[in-house]
Amino acid sequence: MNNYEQKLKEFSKELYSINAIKFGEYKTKIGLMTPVYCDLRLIVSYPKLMITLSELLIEKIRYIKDVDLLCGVPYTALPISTAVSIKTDIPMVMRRKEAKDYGTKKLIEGIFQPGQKCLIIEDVVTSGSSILETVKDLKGSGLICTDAVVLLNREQGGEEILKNNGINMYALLKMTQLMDILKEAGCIDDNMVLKVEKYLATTKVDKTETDKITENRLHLTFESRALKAKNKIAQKLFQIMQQKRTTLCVAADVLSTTELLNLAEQVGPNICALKTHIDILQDFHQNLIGPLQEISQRHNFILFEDRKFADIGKTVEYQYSKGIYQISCWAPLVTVHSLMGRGALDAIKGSKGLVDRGVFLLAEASADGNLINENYIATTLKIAEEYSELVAGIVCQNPLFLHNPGFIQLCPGVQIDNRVDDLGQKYNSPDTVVLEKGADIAVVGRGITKASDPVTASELYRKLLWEAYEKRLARHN
Ligand code: 6AU
Repeated sequence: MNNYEQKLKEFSKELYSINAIKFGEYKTKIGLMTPVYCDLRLIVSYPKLMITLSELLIEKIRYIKDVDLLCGVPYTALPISTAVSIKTDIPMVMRRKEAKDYGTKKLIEGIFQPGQKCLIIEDVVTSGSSILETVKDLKGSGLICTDAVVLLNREQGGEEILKNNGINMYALLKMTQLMDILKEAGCIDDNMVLKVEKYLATTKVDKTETDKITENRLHLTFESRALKAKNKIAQKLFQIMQQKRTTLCVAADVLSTTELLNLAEQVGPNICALKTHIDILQDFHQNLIGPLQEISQRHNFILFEDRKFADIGKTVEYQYSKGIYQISCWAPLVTVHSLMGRGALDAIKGSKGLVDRGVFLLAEASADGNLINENYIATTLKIAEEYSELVAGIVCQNPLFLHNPGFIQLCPGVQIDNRVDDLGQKYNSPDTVVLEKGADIAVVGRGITKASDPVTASELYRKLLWEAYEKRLARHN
């Protein structure tokens, strides 16, 4: 037996003695019951063991070429990776776990250049899902990830899943090997070995778990996302976006019906949706609706009333389907605030009007100084999931949701020239809104309506937004 093997054996026994490897009945992260459980979080309390672990990992890393950076999978592998980094002088980056849902913070901390190769360090692999989540964010930041060095392979399918996702896994120990070492050392008996072997033979990880992780909407085409949308209007929008190669929604914030119809006709060929504030028209009459619907059908775009409902359910029901506007009869899409809870969504769902309808739920706002906070955002996303047959997407300013490709991210506040207006509106460029902010559809109002030639302006916005979307796909595939 060479030094390395001896060291590995001693290390395994130490893990058992500090209770980092336990036997009994335990539940894993993904809900499987297991007779053997590894809790490597404890290891930070044993600095000498940490040194041994880093030395063992470094032995493995020696055979992997061109490693520029290390990244430990949060949280357990963070200190492990730190120890390896200090000993090898390979710099580290850190992935923020919390930022992924809110999107407002940097996902990857540390200094790095796109194109650098980042080695993943992890403690225990069952399905490989934690590694894939980390890899997804690293790749999203332009880093190359092809290898992961891990302490323990539980031999439950993770290695194959990682392989299918382009990651080679190098493990210090396999579970069966660990069992042999512990049996030989008298830590466990034959019965336990048999129990664990039986468990490993019968329990393989469900691949759909990891499919969910790899399915980041920013990597997928609108065509494929149309199949994942549960809301009918979202499906239709995705199809239109793909067919017309446009992610442009024009905010038709004009004050007369003539201007509205003219604008719809002018920008129609370049848009997937026309967003109205029907209550700002000074001469609204129901005769507007027929011609507006005719234009939307002819140019194949969706009418979208930005009513931003925010009242108790009953009032929303009236506002949506009664009054002079009768929104539910002509606008397949409307916006709703989550502020008042679920009542508004129930009202939209239950009201009379068009059979197919969709809601964009507001999770963030482009207005400076708005009161929305992270908690509000998280609850809004939860509500959206609950109402996924009604909700077509989310209005937001950041890539808040990545793993629900059936939802559409709609970003208002887009202009090529301006950064702000004089009433607190904040703008992003078409490139930024798609490549950095995660927009699927960009809402452009005054950038087009106030342009000297709205037709040319809408063509330009359509082109820039579509090119950015194609760049985004190329970056991730
Ligand atoms: O491009 P603009 O600034 O001329 O127009 C932006 C449009 C307006 C706003 O009512 C709307 O986008 N908007 C929205 C929504 C829901 O569309 C949300 C938001 O946070 N900010 C915003 O400007 O019609």
